[in-house]
Amino acid sequence: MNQTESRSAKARANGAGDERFDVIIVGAGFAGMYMLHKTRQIGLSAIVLEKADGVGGTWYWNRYPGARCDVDSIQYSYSFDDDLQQEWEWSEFYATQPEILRYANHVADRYDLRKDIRLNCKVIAARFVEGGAGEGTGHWELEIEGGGTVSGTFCVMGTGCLSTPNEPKIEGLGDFKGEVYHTGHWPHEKVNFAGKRVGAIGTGSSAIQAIPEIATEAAHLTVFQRTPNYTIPAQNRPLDPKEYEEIKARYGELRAEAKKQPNGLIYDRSSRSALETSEEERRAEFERRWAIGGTNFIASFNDVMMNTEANEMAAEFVRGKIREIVKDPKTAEILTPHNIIGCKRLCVDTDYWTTYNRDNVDLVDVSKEPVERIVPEGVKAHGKVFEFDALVLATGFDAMTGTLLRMNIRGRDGLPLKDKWAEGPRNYLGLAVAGFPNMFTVTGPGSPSVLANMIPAIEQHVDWIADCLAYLTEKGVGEIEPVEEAESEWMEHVRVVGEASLRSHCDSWYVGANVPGKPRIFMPYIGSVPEYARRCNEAARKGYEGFRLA
Ligand code: NA7
Repeated sequence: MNQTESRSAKARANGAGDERFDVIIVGAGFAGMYMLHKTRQIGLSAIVLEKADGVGGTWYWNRYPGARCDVDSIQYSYSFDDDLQQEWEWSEFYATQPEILRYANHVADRYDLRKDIRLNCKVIAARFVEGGAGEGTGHWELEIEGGGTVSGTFCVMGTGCLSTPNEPKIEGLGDFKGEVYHTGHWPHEKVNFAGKRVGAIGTGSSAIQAIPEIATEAAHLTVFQRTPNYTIPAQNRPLDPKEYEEIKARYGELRAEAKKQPNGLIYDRSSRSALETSEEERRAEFERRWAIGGTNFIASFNDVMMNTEANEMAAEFVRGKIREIVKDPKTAEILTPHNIIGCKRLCVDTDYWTTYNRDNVDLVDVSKEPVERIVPEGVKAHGKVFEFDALVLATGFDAMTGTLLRMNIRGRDGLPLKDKWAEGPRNYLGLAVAGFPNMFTVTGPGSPSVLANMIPAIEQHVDWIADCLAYLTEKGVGEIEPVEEAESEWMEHVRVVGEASLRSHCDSWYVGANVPGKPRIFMPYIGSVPEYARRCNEAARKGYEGFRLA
């Protein structure tokens, strides 16, 4: 009997839950799938519970027109198996949602993951059960919607950072007679906007991708904008076969290089200061970046995200572009942001600004007077009713904590996670929470997560968790839990580095400002990917320093 069999058999003998595994993984996105692959490699039994009827996580749900990754496909992909990255062919520089979803499905098949993934299986509660006399250490019991429980010694939350749509608190939403769609929960079948009057609420990344596509199809599109946003053209293109071949020849080298970068991405990162560069040269550099496209724009100078004056220079360049592209000066003025560029996540678009030159597109500024309510015919704002056949809510997500807090997670002594996180998320290394033994969060708050390249960030977390599980198994340790002191020190460090960045100083989903009543805390860790990895590795090397092992 191997270690896996012995653990599971022992657990079954204790009669805990309907089914028992070494590891329960919640979510079959890129985190959950890789976690399953790794648990198999270390010889542990595992099951993935997924509420959707397919794999892919965020790329399963976000099927709105124009949905596309804003990180280039070469980098936004798994790196753990060179054969996989050599055989897979991305067709464009920035991959579309359907292509990324095909990739996720390819991974599920290639590593034979499906047999251990349970689809249509929504976790509605998770509780830590203290160890009884027979077992000694505790375990997790997860309750499934529709009945049944699944138990596991360890529980890994691969539930994603942007997985719970933010339904806007606008009165009367249920009264609307027409179709209502949320970008984060889009139907599987094609939505037909042809000949329809469409209203769109929101101008974040999702809206900025969807608006140009909807505008070309709908009879008329009205966009309700609360806060104008900065977006840089993607300048997307098919991948040149020769260029792709060269990348594949040195893929390993590129991945290693990416790990050394502050955000885990190979960027064209300038070492020059905007403040110390002449106006002419500065403009030339901004133009060059604009022509290349993408979020790389923010790396035009090394002080754009650190110094308000340098930031203003980059922001003013983009404002100038808006005034140049958008023909109606009044519309251009409404579209022009005046806050810090890159404070909210910088958007990447295709034909966003030019869309406002179309005759069938209108913009309504709801910054000073919010949408009053939704009525059966459409949207009431500025004292009048805008009539629509369909409404698109591009209102984002209850990011980073929303999904975990809705799962009714209870730790030691029945402590609800929502009580523990009442003042904002608290954890150690973004990986584990004191009072919630044997539970790990992949790309949780307090880790680089959304500020890094997500798939490699997931790999770093999963590798760390898998190594940890292998270590615990080898040492016969049944429980691991951060100590409060380590957690407090980590949270303080996350706060201090967050404060130093301009990014924590505006209203965005990074600080929970988009969800009324959410505690304001800069959730991701901005202290750089290599520094973060160093700290994680150091804790592991020192026998999981900062954790209590039992
Ligand atoms: P975002 O970036 O959170 O954008 C949501 C948008 O919806 C944003 O413009 C909000 O305005 C707007 N919003 C939200 N509630 C309302 C109400 N009640 N009235 C009017 N407007 C509202 O979400 P996305 O889905 O676009 O992007 C999320 C991430 O996914 C993105 O950063 C990428 O990482 C991928 P606000 O700015 O709050 O005033």
